[in-house]
Amino acid sequence: MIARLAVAVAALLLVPVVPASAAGPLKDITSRYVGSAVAAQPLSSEADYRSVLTREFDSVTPENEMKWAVVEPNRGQFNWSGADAIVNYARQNGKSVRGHTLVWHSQYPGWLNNLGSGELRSVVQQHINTEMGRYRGRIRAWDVVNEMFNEDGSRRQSIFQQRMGDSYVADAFRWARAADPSAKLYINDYNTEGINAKSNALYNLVRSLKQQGVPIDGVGIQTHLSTQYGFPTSLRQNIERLAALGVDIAITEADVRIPLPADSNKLNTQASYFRQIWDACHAVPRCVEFTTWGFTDRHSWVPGTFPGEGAACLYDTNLRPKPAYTRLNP
Ligand code: 9MR
Repeated sequence: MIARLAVAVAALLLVPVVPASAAGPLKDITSRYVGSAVAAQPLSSEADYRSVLTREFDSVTPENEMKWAVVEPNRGQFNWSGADAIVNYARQNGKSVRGHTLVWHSQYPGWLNNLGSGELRSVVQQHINTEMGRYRGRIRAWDVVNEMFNEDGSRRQSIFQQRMGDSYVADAFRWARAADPSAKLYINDYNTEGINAKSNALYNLVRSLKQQGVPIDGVGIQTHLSTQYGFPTSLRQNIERLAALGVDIAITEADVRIPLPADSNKLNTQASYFRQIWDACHAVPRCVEFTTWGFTDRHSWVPGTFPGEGAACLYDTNLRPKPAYTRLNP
């Protein structure tokens, strides 16, 4: 009766009633950073979203709020509201922040297309300075260069590659180091979980950057998986070989989508995928972070991008932990 009354009162006060694991929150059962992509909108308007995030995770990555198209849609006209909100949330709640992302072929503002190579080069440097400078000392790690490879391991012919040439990568890292010497600087990509043409190219590039003394500190492995393609069983081996180059590794965007509708078999397969990612990271001391790309199926990029697939996160739409969560934190 008292319990029922408490739930009713909590509901009236809009205090979220969300179950916690007996073992304690995810962030407390590991020495790795445990992160999630977050969006400023639900962070400010959904108490249950904010509460689960705050309880379970100790690192946040703005899902879109720090992307160039968002922060500088028109040249010289800045919008930091979403990024500021997340960084302030992090500061007030003792969370670490992963900055995402500075040089990326997607979600950059259209005005870049009008710039010639010399001007683009100085604008990219300025962008890195401005954004990293604004949050200097408050961002643990930055995804400096994102998704620069094609599946076959060749370089993506982005505007940066085409107009600035191969050296844009090394330049971006050097500018980033100067802009915030306290941040760990990462290269980040997807479909680079297992050993394949793309991850070989990534490995070779990082090795060569290190040999040249370019200031790169880490490799982000996004880890957007789907149960229909099988688990990339060489993930651990891949993390090991990258770590042997003298860089940190982060799982930066983990999610495991399933063909809808979900059922208990599929949710169990998903759980085993999440657990294998978690284990691969924990098997290598230099794998320092396990971050998921959103934590609830209520807010996930997956259904909009892969029609017929979804339910890719650790929590369902009502913020109830799914088998995947329980597999990580029994
Ligand atoms: O989750 C993000 C989604 O809301 C955006 O619409 C999309 C735009 O490209 O970017 C998504 O996040 C991507 C991330 O920034 C980079 N790696 C792949 C992620 C999923 O597409």
